Parts: sequence; C-alpha cells; structure tokens
Amino acid sequence: MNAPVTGILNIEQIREQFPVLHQQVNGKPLVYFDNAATSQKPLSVINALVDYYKGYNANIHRGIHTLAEKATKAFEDTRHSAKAFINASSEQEIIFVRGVTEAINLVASTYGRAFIKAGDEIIISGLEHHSNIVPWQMLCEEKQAILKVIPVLENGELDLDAFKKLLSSKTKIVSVNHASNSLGTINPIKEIIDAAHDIGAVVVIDGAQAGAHLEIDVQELNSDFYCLSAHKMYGPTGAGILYGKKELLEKMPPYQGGGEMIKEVTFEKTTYNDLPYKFEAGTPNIADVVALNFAIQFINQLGKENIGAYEHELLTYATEKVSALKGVKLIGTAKSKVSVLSFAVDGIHPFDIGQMLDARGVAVRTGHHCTQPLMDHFGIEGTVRASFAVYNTKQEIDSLVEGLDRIINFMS
Ligand code: 7TS
Repeated sequence: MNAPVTGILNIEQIREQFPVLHQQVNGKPLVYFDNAATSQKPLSVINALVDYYKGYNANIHRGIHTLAEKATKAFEDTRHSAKAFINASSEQEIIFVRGVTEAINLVASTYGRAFIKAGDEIIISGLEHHSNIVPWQMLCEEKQAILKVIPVLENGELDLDAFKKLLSSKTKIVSVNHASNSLGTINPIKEIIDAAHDIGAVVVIDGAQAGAHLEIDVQELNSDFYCLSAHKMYGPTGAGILYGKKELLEKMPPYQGGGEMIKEVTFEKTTYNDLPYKFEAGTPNIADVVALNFAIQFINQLGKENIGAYEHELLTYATEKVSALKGVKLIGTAKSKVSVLSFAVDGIHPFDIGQMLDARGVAVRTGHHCTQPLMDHFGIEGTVRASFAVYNTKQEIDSLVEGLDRIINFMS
C-alpha cells in the first residue's frame, strides 16, 4: 500500500514495523481499525518477548545468578521508563499490574476498603468503561457508600456544571477516564482533578485511551492515581501501570498477600515490603513488562505530539467522509477527541455492518464497547466504532468509506 509521509512521521516506515498489518483478510488487505480495543505491536516489542524467553528467562529480584540479574534489570528498566513516560516523581509510584481493570480494582479494594465509610460518595461519569463502574459499585455495596454519576451532554462531553454540583464534603473519590473508548471524548481532567481536590476528594484517572495518544504528566495534573494498559499503547497484553502518589500508596493496605510483597514473615506477624513491591505480590508478568519498555520507546521515538497531530488528521478526514454517507449518525461529537469515530446507521444493526466490513478486510468494533450505561443514555444498543492508530492511513479510511457506502446502498 502506498502510504504517505505525513508531517515528520514516515507512515510507510512505521507500517513496516508492524508485521500483522501486512496480510489479507477475506481476500482483501487488512484494514485494522480496532485500535481502541487493542493496538498492534511493533517488531521491537515482539522481539523483546522472544529475546527474553530465548535469552534470559528467570525469576526476578530474588536471584543472584546472571540470568536473574539480567531479567531483574530489564524489568526495573521498564519502571524507570514508565516513570519518565508519565513524569512520576519516583519509581516507587509505579506499580505493575495486568492493565487498567486491575489497576482500578486495586485502588477500589485497598484505598477504597480502608478509607470509604457508609454514606460517603464516589463520583464516576456517564462515559465510563465497565471497569471504571463495577469496582466502585462493588465497593459501595460493601460499604453502603453512594455512587454518583456525572451526566453526559448530547455531544458526548461531560456536564461539568452538574459535576461541580455533585461535589460535597461527602465526596471521597472521583474516578473518570482521560478519554472515552466509545466516543473519543477527551475529558478536561485537570479541571476535574482541581475541583475534586478543592473538597478533599482523591482522584483516579483511567488512562486506557490516553496512553498512546495524549501527553500525560501526573505531577502537572496532580492526579492521585493514573491507570494504563500496555496493550492499548503498542505493548503486550497482560501488563499495565498503576501510578499512585507515594503518600497515598504508603498508607494503603496491600492488595494481595504472598511472596515479594513482604519484608518479614512469621506466623505471628508479617511486615510489608517497601513501595512499589508492597503491591506486587508473586511472580509478575516479567516478559510483558520487559516488552512494555519497547512500546514506550516506540511512542517516545515518534513523539506523542506528532502521533496526536497525525491521528487528528485521520479523525478529521474520517469524520467528514463517514458523516456524509446516507443515514449515518455520529455518536460523540465532542470538540476535543482522540481518534475514535463511533456511529450508527439508520435501519442497519451495527453487528451486520461489522460483519460486512470484515468480509471486506476492514476490522471495526461493534456493540456497546463495555459502556452499556452510555449506550442507554443515547437510547441505542451499540455503535460501529472505527479507532485509529499511528500506522493507519487515509487510503484505509477510503476503504472503510467505500465499504460502508456499498453496505448502506445494498441494505436500503
Ligand atoms: N477503560 C477504558 C477507557 C477502556 O477503553 C478499557 C478497554 C478499559 C478501561 C479496560 O482496559 P483493560 O486493558 O483492563 O481491558 N477498552 C476496550 C474497548 O474499548 N474495546 O475492548 C476493550
């Protein structure tokens, strides 16, 4: 495929680093537009996994032999890169988890269990993924706390006036996403964090849809917790980052008990390890954490600003073309969006569109995208979602548009 050189990014060269893109699906060149679910992986990440298992697989932290030391160094190197990636003030604030789902569950079941009491209020938003709803519902049920929801406006932005009215001395936690996976809305999280801090609440940011697209500076944001999944930012599945402010992590009880998270164990009493190890019980996902470093390097080398600018160009192009098609209604038209285009088509079920696009080699996601309350808000069962990454091209968007046009004409 003839991919352009756009701005300072050479998309052709970038595409060469992603072997999975170079295949036919159902007899057509693959067009991968399901990046919000998981992005593809560059060779550097794939090779990091192979190199680890071929060359220095060993358990970390406990060994003094050469392979164990090499594996430990590679694992801790990722912590070092992750700290810089989000500008944390210390590596002790970087906890490796499986992904955003585990990060939020960790906060809810440690900070939440320790500090939430009956009658306290937790605020989430109407834009949240189930993984930023259900852990808080479970906590509220256990503690007789109350879950409040920031309403969503017609264009898919949060109603910030309503949010500020929800805040009170009862609010203890505010947990919202940086960007919505279903609509792409980028939330004004600095404003949300500042308002929540004014009344003494702690803020959790779900950064699943931000990691590959938006600058993240946890110190500037003054975020208390920030969660990332490696697999949505060109990294492997099964690895993620929970950032937490050190003073909060210090006073939280551990998440899981076991090896690595302890200082000393007797049958009478166990003392816990220092941060971050207090929250990393058991053998971690060494290979995937090691490979995450290469994903971070991939993003850093391209530059988030360049990635964001190019993806914005793709989103603008796709928005224009898709919204011009017969019967298409865009769902989510916020002023500020990551590269997610959600839409419905009059009289055609999203699932049918997804299947017919797949027959043309175009991979999109259809359904509720794990945001059922948001779909209910719009009175729909689901959407068709095309989400773009830095290796996508305008020609690929043309394939999507051509496919949609044919499907719409065929079905109507
Ligand atoms: N939060 C948001 C905003 C997400 O988009 C997702 C995954 C999660 C949390 C959960 O992340 P995980 O890595 O722990 O699974 N979103 C999607 C999606 O949009 N389609 O598939 C997964």
